[in-house]
Amino acid sequence: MINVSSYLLFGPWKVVFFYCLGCLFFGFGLSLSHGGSIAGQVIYKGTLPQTIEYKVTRDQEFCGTKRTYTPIGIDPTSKGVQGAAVSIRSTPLLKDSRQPQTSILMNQNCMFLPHILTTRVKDILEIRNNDPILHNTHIRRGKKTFINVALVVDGLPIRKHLKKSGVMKVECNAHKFMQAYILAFDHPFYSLTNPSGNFQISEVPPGQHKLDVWHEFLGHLTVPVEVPTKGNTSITIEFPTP
Ligand SMILES: [Cu+2]
Repeated sequence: MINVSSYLLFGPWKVVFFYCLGCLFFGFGLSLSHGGSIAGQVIYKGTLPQTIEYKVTRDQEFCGTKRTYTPIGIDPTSKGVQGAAVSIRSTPLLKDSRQPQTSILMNQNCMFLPHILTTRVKDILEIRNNDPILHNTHIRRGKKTFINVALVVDGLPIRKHLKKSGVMKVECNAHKFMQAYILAFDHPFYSLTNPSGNFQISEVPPGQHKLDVWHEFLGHLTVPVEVPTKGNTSITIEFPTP
């Protein structure tokens, strides 16, 4: 004989009820974390700046006597811009709980590698020297110095926490043709354009967002974008010609 009160407390209806409740919450969680993706291309059809030529005055035996610096890389067919950083403008919704990692900026063959380093706030920036000569890494946010260090031959890497989001310029005080940029974001929704100017940002929370585009020579643009719950949004962003 079934006791009615114990059936209500422990009966199979409860298993079914909580299973369905679990499904509801699980499904809801999935829809929050899996947004759509933004795929696109950054283009520029204007006149290109001349390649800058530097005469090397120091460490010529290793760096050579001449070095060039090209401020913009363009795909000749599609006019796609390489090395543009495309990111969703930060909102509290976009922050995540990723653990800090190490981002490496290398001094190699009298160059900074990578030329554009995209990284995350709270990550550790590690600066290394792979060359048999002395380099110096001077990183500034606007006019304010973030770090200014000499990198001796075979020296230990130098590590420093990135605490703020934004763009920083990297220079070597010993070799003025050495330049790079560091972009720190406080969320994971960013992408650097490839040699064809293409980028993709995945799993963006659905809704209306602002897309920030930065390029070292072309400057900064902001464009609106709507991200669907699932699937892709495709966008072409053109830097205006002066
Ligand atoms: Cu240097």
